[in-house]
Amino acid sequence: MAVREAIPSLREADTEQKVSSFAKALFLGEIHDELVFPWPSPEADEQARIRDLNARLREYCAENYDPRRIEEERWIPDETLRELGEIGVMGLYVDERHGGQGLSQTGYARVFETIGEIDATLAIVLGVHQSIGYKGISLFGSDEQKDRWLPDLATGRKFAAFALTEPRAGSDAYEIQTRAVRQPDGAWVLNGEKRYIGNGSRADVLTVFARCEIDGRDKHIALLVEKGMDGFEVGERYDTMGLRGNDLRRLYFKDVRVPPENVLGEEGDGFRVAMQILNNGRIGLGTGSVGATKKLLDLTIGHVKERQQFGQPLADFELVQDKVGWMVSYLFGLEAMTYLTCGLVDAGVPDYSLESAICKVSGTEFLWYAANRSLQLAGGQGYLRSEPWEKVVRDIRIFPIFEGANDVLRAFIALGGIKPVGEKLEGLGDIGLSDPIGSIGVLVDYVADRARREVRPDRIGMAHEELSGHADAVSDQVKQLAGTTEKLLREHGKDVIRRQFQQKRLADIVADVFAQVAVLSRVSNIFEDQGVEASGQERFIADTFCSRAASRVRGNFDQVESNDDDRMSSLAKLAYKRGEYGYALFED
Ligand code: MYA
Repeated sequence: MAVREAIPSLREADTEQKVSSFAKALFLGEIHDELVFPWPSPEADEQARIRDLNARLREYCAENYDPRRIEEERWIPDETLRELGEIGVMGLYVDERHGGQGLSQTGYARVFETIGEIDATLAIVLGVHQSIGYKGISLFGSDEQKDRWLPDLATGRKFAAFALTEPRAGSDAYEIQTRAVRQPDGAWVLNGEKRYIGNGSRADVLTVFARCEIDGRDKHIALLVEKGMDGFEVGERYDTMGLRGNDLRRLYFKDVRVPPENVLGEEGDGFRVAMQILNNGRIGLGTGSVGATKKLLDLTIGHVKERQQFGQPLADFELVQDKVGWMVSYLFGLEAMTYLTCGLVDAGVPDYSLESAICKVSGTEFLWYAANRSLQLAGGQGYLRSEPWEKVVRDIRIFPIFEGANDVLRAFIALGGIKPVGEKLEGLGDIGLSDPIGSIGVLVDYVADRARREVRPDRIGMAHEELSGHADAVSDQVKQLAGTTEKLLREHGKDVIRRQFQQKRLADIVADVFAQVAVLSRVSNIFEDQGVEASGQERFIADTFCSRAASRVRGNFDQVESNDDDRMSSLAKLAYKRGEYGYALFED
């Protein structure tokens, strides 16, 4: 498939860049710490610009942005959007030549964190616009397309949207039915229907994905559809639980003629375009979750210190400390992992698809549990509509669902890591993956490679020596990950693709490994910067995070070996057969 051509496999990586994907290499037992140490940080000049943008954004929104009013009116006032555009937050990563701020991925994420702190609806409206709406123009657009659209989009004079999802293709995005047919003059005629499209009626330009035929083969194409094109109709608006200011619509395309200059990227390359845009978008949900959790944590700290019960502040109760301590330590880890991923993008590492999916899954689930615990600590007050918690909980419930449902992304993470291991096994000959004995001859090189690793397994060598205990533990986890991946491949062969219980464990393991590496890189940098003695708090958080993550990893490895997966499947199948729960304690 085309994606493989554009995102080099591990073996195809060029010589300068030793490896194309940090996370995929972990499944092979390889730790490329040169990609993740030292801790990446934007230049001082960019940091100053980020601070300035954040300050102006906060100041403006404190005066002019009312999340509840926007929820009631169901859209952000056009004047507010115009003024936000003037501040510069509509074109964060767009180069200055095209009217943007020219920020790196890290800079973009830092500002988006602030947007996430202010309001999830604001984050989604601006996120749909630039994180996915016109990201494709920036990544894959021709010079002409960039000149034509970016100046207006980057300043908020025009709005963008991203149209992939359809009634019959949500998670299974490859199976979209919208069809584009090439005309003799090179234009494309588009027919089909999209649903759940944010900024749906507001967008001036939409990146729309469709199937098409190229040289007799069924492919995908990305087209830039403009408001007002004949046959393009905006349908009804969805009524949603949260993010009620988001203009979520159905879209219809009836014989819409799209001129050849509106084809985005190569004809036939549409699926790769969509996935690459989403790889960027998913990081935004990870860093946005960091911002939203920071706000919740601040609210929680304020509340538990102030509220007294049983003659003492809530803050002094152990089970309150349990929740706050957990939020602090995991937030530190999530922040490290999401910004390390931004650093990989900024360093030009070609394949960050697994890392971005990990950030999305880890960030959105952490935010969900953190919001739930924060609301719990707020007690009855947390349930009131006059308080911020209930809106946050409604707004963020969609995060684990959109931009790739978390279960689907877990499968994607695991299979994305398993694949290079399978290729390595297969690449040495015609190996039946589940038949190692029959293939023993062709396995010799691979076994020798493994044996070399046993003598000199990959270790994290670039972490600060004060963190060597954790670095060694993570290195052992990586070795075990490679062994377990290979074992699962041998056991299940190609059927591993259906073994979702095990995929989930591998995905959670690699996420925890990646997060620990990120924490080690972050804290090594702090030690270098301000000295070990002066960094006691960060060291304490790192110890806590890494110990907890290591324990989760151990639990998952144990469950790979010993689990009740079959029982769960049997129970589910039985329930489907009965058609209901049916074990009534009392007769109706
Ligand atoms: S937008 C809609 C979101 N929709 C999705 O995310 C769809 C989910 N589905 C998928 O991602 C794919 O269909 C999956 C592929 C992963 C299931 N990078 O055979 P395959 C390659 C690079 O596995 P499938 C929305 O929700 C793959 O390697 N390559 O395909 C709005 C293979 O290539 P090759 C990738 O079984 C939200 C080929 O494609 C990737 O069909 C608004 C086929 O793969 C990838 N990622 O399943 C949010 N994936 O054949 C606003 C696949 O060469 C956010 N491939 O090996 C704003 C942020 C604000 C934050 C706020 C916070 C407060």
